[in-house]
Order: sequence, then C-alpha cells, then structure tokens
Amino acid sequence: MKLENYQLESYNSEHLAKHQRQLDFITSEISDAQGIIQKLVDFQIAIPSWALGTGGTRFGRFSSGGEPRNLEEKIEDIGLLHKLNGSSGAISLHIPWDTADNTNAIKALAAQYGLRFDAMNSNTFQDQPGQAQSYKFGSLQHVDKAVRKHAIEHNIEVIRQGVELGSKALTVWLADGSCFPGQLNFRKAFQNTLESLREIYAALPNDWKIFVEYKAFEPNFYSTTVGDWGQSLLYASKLGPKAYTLVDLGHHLPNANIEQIVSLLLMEEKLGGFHFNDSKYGDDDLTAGSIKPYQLFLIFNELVEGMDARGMDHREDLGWMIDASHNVKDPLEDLLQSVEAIMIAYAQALSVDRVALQEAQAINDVVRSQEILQQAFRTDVRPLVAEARLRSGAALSPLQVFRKLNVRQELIKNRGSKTVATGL
Ligand SMILES: [Mn+2]
Repeated sequence: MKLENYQLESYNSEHLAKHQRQLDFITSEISDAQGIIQKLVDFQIAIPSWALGTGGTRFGRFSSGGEPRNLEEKIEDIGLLHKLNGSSGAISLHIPWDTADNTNAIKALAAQYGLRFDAMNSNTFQDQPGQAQSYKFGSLQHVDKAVRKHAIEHNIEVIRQGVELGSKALTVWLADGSCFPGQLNFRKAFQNTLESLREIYAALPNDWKIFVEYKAFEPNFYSTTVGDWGQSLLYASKLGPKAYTLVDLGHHLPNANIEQIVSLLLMEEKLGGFHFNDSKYGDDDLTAGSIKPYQLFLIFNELVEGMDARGMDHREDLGWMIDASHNVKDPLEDLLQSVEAIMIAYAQALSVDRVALQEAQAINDVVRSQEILQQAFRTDVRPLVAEARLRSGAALSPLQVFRKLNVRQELIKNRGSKTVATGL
C-alpha cells in the first residue's frame, strides 16, 4: 500500500487555517522558531523491523492483523509511517530474520520510500533451528570457546549484510549474564565478552561504529554482563574509537537519572545511539513519552546541550531509534505516537533559553533554573512539529490521516487478518 500526495494534501488543506493560527501564536512566543522548525525537518528516527508486528509477553500475543510477513512488507510499513510524518526515514534490521534474498531489490525498494538503513542488529539471545551451538548460557561470554566463536561469526555476518545495504553501524545487545549467584565468574565473563567484541570490532569497516547496548536485568536475573552504562563504557573504551555506548531508556534500574548518564557519555565522546521507549516498572517497552514525558524532555535537554557543546550534528552524529513493543495498540499507530512524542521533546529542548539557564546556574539561582526548563516543557510546541511535517510534504496530523484513510483495514485486506510478523 502506498499513500499518494493528493490524499495528504486534501486533508492538510482542510486543517490549514487552524494550523496557521496556532503556528503564528507559538512563533510569536519563542525565539528562533524558524531555526527549530528546520532542525525538526532534518531530524529522523529509525524504526526497528521488529516493532511493526504486535508485541507480546510470555503470557500471550494478540495480533491486530495485516502484519508485515516479510522484509518487503516491513519496508512498506515504514514507508507509510515516513509518508505520514516525514520523520521515520530509516529502518533498523534484525538478523537473521531480515536477511535479504536480493540485496539490490531491497535497496531499491527502500530508496523508493526514501528510507536508509540504520544500525544493524545481531541476535545471539536465542538459538535458531538446527544451530550447532546453544546460547542457553550466554554467547560472547560463554565458557566454551566454540560457542563464542559461533556468536562472533554471526556478528561478522551481520556487518557483511549491513555493508551491502549501506548501513554504518552494528548494535550488539547481549542477553548474557547469570541467573544465580555462583553461576558465573564475573571477571572471566567480562574478559571473554571483551575478547569476543574485539574480534567483531576488527571486522568493522573504517566508517562503521559498534554500539554496545546495556541492560540491567532480564532475561538473566542475577547478573548481566553488560549491565549498566559503566560496564558498556568500559567495553567501548577498551575497544577503541569506533565503539560507543547505546542507551535504551527501558534498560535502567528504577529512577535512574538517565539525563545525567547521557550528559556524561556525551562529555566522554562515547554516546553512540539511543533506543526510545517508556516504562513504569521495568523494561516495559511502552510508547515513548506515554508515562514520563518530563523525563523524555530532560533527556533531550541534555542531548541538545551536550551535542551543541561539542558542535555535533543532531541528525547525523548519533543513532536515533525506537525500541518499543505494542501489545494492545495498532503497531503503526503506536509508532506514530512515539515519533510525535520524541519530536515534541526535541522541539521543547531546542526552545530552552540556554543563555538564561547558564546565567541562573552561575549564580545558584535554583528557582530560576527550574522555571527556565519548565517554561520550555510547558510550552505547546506541537504546531512547530506539525509545520515541520507540512514542509516535508507529510501530514499535519499523521494519526488522524492513518485512521481516515483506513490504512490498517487496507493492510488487512491485502495481507490477511491472521498474519504474524517475522522476527520477535
Ligand atoms: Mn534496545
């Protein structure tokens, strides 16, 4: 299914007058509205291939129908999202599920939708049918060198596939760890993992990055071998300049100060990428901004401050991706909501009065500092985000258009109501 320009234009023109009034108001309220809109136009958030199907828990999975059955249909779905919001111009693949049979055809299809290939993701957290070595007790950390070798070779194969597609990064997330005290020698597990990562690092092309993602717990519940940002930073520092830490918002212990972690990783030039989602209790993988929108804003505030302090390009220099699961929502509607929440938080962070904040901080004016941040957070920047979409040729209100054009019903008609997305 492909949306045509006239379908969006007819909707946009109906709502243009109201949008213009709202835009005029916010433009008069904040400084440099035009600069912010341009940054919003440029900003792109990658969609992972596994977020297009209905998610599930260990208790069950309830399909919404019309799910993409193969890589081509996953690209088609992200093409729909990108057409609607102009901000989802990249796809992040998960191997082995998204291995392309015909690389050139897949590249051509992605190009047709204006999509590029973001970070590649390897999988060593479950065994594939017929796999000779088992990851039951870990992959890169495993006590058996043959298992480690198998996992290393898989990651190198993922790099090879990524090179063919034009990707520039590999994200490694390990389920490695232990469930019980005494199961693992922590130091040996770290050293095995580091040695394995070094072999993968050696296979990286010069213009590639490797992102080492951390996670506090699950599926292992006593220790995780890349358990927090300190451990990830240790690996990334020992590996070399192409290795970075990747922050997934759901991978922290409750109440962790993620914005401070982001600030310090940027200071050390070791923040590589981001996985957006939201959570109430653990790694809940809920829609970005649905539970703690103020935290999302505070994180973006540090991202913008830290990137600008180092003269970084907001769009290019970090990997931006959603990593969420949708158990009770239409996956595409959920992703539209997540992208919207991320763009809003980014726009709010861009509108913070940085000069005033620095002055307030320099004289310990705590009240004024808080006021400055909350002024930005409480400003309704949605018209700026909508204007960025309009200038990208996308929809003023993506979710409303998605529903008005019956996109899900069309997908179900084309693909069937019992389809199950490949992958996780
Ligand atoms: Mn993640």
